[in-house]
Amino acid sequence: PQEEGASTVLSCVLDLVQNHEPDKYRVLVVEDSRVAATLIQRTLAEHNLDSQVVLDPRKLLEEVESYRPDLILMDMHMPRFNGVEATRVLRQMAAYKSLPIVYLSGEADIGMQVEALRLGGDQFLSKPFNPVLLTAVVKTKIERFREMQRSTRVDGLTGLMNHTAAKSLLKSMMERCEPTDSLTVAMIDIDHFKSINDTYGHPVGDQVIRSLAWLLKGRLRSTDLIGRYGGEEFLIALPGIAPQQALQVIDRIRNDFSILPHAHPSGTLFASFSAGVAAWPNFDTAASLTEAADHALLQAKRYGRNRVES
Ligand code: GH3
Ligand code: MG
Ligand code: MG
Ligand code: MG
Ligand code: MG
Repeated sequence: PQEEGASTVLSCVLDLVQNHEPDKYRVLVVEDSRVAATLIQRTLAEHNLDSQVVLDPRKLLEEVESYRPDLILMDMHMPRFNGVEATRVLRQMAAYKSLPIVYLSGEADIGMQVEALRLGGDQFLSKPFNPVLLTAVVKTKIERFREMQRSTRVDGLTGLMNHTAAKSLLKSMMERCEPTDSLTVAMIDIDHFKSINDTYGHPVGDQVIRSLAWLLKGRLRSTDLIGRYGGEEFLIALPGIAPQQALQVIDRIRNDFSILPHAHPSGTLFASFSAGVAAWPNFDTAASLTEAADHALLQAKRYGRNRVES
């Protein structure tokens, strides 16, 4: 379902938000032997895995940053370079603490293999490798890694993006905004929510939050950002429509939410929300934009709630 008023939808925002087809699994192969690397890449490709080779391990960090692998296959012994040392270095960086690293090495000494694991590797596979085992290890490790990454971005109650994910997506959207693009941000906060909890109990309160999440998902476009920003607060970003139209979209949702009945054990209740909106390019950073929307939200509360202010 699409609210009216979509004009030019920014292509940059499309790739960020619409993630219909998950990317292929990406494996970074750190391997000094071109022959071995080719063999590994061919095996991975036969199992529909994308890969990239780092023949010169001094370029490892650069490659990890640009390729954003889901897993590293790490050789141990390379000229002037040690895969175990590289693993230790990666593990000291916050971004790569839980990136799966699997050694693929001819090292036969069990003591050395154990030491390599102790310094940060997840598993040790021997060369020459068994292609079935190699791809099974790679796939299962990546599945768990992606699921873990996903769960750190999703809010458990509503299935929306959580605070951290919403904030970082808004930041990326804004970094790509051109001066002529449109991007409107709304901060939504349910009115007198404490009294809903106090009167009907927390589970009913939770249900009201879920209903609002459901309404927002149904009404906004797949290219809009919808995040649960806090307890009963939501952050929305609408790219590609004029701020005035965005305000109308939010106001229509506000109206519809206010007439939506919510069940509680002895009947139904009604809730409402207030919202504040602010738009690019009046505010040019994610922080200043959300701050302005927050300020407008405060005004909406002051003016009596169940309204949208800009
Ligand atoms: P206002 O109209 O000014 O926004 O009033 P309010 O009562 O909504 O505002 P306040 O910020 O005082 O209350 C928000 C309440 O939301 C307090 C907190 O206990 C509750 N809350 C936060 N997270 C959740 C949640 O996940 N579920 C439920 N049921 N309640 C929550
Ligand atoms: Mg080697
Ligand atoms: Mg609040
Ligand atoms: Mg409040
Ligand atoms: Mg509130």
